[in-house]
Amino acid sequence: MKTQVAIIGGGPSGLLLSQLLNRAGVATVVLERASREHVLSRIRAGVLETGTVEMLREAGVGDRMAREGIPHEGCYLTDDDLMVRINFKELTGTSVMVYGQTEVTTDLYAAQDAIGATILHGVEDVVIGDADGDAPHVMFTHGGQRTRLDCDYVVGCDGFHGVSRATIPQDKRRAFERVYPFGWLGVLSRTRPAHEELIYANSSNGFALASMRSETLSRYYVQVPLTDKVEEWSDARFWAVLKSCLPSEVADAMQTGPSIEKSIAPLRSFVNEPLRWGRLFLVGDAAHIVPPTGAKGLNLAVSDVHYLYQGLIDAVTRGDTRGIDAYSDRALVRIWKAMRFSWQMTTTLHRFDGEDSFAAQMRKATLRHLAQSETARRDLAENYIGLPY
Ligand code: FAS
Ligand code: PHB
Repeated sequence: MKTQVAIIGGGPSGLLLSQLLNRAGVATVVLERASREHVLSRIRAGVLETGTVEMLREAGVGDRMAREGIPHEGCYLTDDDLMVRINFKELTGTSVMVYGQTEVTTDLYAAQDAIGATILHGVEDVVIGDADGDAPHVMFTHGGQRTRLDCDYVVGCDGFHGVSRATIPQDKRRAFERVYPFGWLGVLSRTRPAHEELIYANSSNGFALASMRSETLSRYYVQVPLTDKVEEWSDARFWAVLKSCLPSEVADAMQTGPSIEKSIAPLRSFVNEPLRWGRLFLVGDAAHIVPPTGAKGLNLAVSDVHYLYQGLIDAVTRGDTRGIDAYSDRALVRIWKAMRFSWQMTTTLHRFDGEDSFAAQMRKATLRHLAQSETARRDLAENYIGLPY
């Protein structure tokens, strides 16, 4: 097999990159380990930055999002005493879009099918060869057949546990990491959302997030110890803990119901540098992981695609490599800013086991400062809606 750009991973970043390249006449092959059903069964991100909305429109997959997505002009941060609204519209002139990652991925698969893009599911034993040479290729097994895919470039969109990052020799890459001592237990339920806007709650009982997917589909999270197992959490226990973290006027009025999805995700901050090794590029979770507290994971994957795709088009169609040569440094500037915001939101809103009373006072003072300072609220809003590309 031969193509121009081999893309490993058929999640949102791989599909968006394939869609943008195909629309520019660049041939791609997407190699995805899981079935399409499995990829689409994952419940992940829920909030799209303005830049992500624009990138999806540029890729020609914005119609359903425009119809079914919910623009949000603000969100709330609360503690046991305060409920502070961050008014994105007033502070930044724009808003975010509540539209689940599952829907984004569904729309991208439909668009890729419509243009006849090559996506292979159930691919196994992917090995990237000669990435730092002049004959890059990918070996993989599909349908029991060991296959070689020759290409001009390889893009690793294969997430944190993929093979791309590990293909770069240890002495050619550097990792920066912070692992948090807690996770998020997430629940999806066919219930009316607890509030019309998202609520990030930092209470004496821990962190909780009240989010949504639609007016009839709610998405909630509570902070749990890393040692917890999802089977230890009945729905009743989940609702009780969630309500104990939310403002009482919200908790008392909220609708509960059976969970239709329940899972625990660990929290980590991680960056791999650089994002390139020869003709191999890293994009999205293959390159970095943020704690979901800042709603940045999916959005960072999209901005990586923004920084890379035009450079690939220029390199493949005109031999102009300036764009791909600049990719890693350019993308890392925005990645580190999002890393900082996500770390700050996580340390501000979560209780850490064994912390002293000073830490709790710092969290309290942060929320009071947000309540009193428009400048502080504008800083949070600018980061939340997404810093400029
Ligand atoms: P993805 O991980 O989505 O996709 C990688 C793809 O590569 C997968 O389909 C995988 O099957 C495939 N793959 C892996 N190894 C392969 C191999 N060797 N060969 C072929 N294919 C391979 N972000 C938010 O903004 N908000 C959230 O609330 C949020 N919640 C999350 C919860 C969980 C449990 C996780 C894991 C992530 C969450 N994220 C959240 C982050 C998430 O949305 C990611 O940022 C987003 O999926 C990144 O997209 P990709 O880079 O495409 O990686
Ligand atoms: C979600 O709706 O899944 C969601 C929203 C905002 C976050 C994290 C998750 O910061």
